[in-house]
Amino acid sequence: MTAMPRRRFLAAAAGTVAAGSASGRLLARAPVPTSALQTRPPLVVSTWPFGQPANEAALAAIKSGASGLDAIERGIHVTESDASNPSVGLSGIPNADGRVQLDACIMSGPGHKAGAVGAVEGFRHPISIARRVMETTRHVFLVGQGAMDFAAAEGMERGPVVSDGQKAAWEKWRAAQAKAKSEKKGHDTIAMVALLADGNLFGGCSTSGLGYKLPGRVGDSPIIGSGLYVDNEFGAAGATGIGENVMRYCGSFLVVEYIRQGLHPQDACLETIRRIAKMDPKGFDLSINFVAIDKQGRYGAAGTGSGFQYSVTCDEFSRVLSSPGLTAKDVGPTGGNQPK
Ligand code: SD4
Repeated sequence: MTAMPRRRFLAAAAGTVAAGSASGRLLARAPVPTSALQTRPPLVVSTWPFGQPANEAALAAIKSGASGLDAIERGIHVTESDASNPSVGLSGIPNADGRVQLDACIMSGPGHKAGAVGAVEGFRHPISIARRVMETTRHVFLVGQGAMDFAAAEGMERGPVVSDGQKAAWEKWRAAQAKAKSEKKGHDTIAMVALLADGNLFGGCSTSGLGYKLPGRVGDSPIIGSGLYVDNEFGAAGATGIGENVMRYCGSFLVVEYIRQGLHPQDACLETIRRIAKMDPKGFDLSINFVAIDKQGRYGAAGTGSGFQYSVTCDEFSRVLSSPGLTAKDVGPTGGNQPK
């Protein structure tokens, strides 16, 4: 964590009680009322408590004069480099073949630019490859071998295709496949959105995706409009959860569309989930969560289950908040992949 001066405070406005997490971070227990969810930019918001140090790195970059894209990239590098994170970067849970395939995307509000990569193996920072796609090619999305060839040609930093710890866990899982046909494995993603003091919006998203997914499977995270969307005129949103339940509905685009219609970002997240649940045969049993910000510095999040936590960082504070959920099913402070 950076040593920037800041006040850490919790959801005092909502009368919630602070709880100490295993990592020593303070977590709010209940959602904060929408009226309290606004601050002066610069503002960085991301998914999960592990987004907090990433936010802080992004804010430090902004304050040192870096661009919005640099801030997103440096922030997400923190999570991608965290060897204890089993959902983002090369420490992520591998696919069914025992290889970690990473997905990422980045968006710049100014110019409405985007870059993305899917199913990339053996590179440390998919967010940087996504940015390189955006800035140096005439394309938006490269996948698989093509994306890896591009990353190699660009000299992007390499790493192992799977960590030793994850390899051992995968071998155990594979052995168990003989007995049980399928096992649900957790997953989390960092989706980060930022509003700069000049009013410009940026976002990024990075994940190893669903644990033990089919090789070649790409989730919502690198798909513009699904795992991330930035509209420089109105707001930005990002998603975490089961990608199949987000990408069929262009989830993040829908959140930003509700912001455009005038909803507070938190209400936009809630309304998106309600709309998806109304259409989906599974109803609210979707395991999806969104974070969002708007041009006015309002921010919020929501999940299908209660207690989805997200990180909010600005000049005044850096904190982890609980979002409202639409069912009582508790997603927990650490989501799918983090050790409980
Ligand atoms: C995916 N949405 O690959 C990602 C995983 C995730 O919380 O965010 N899980 O489907």
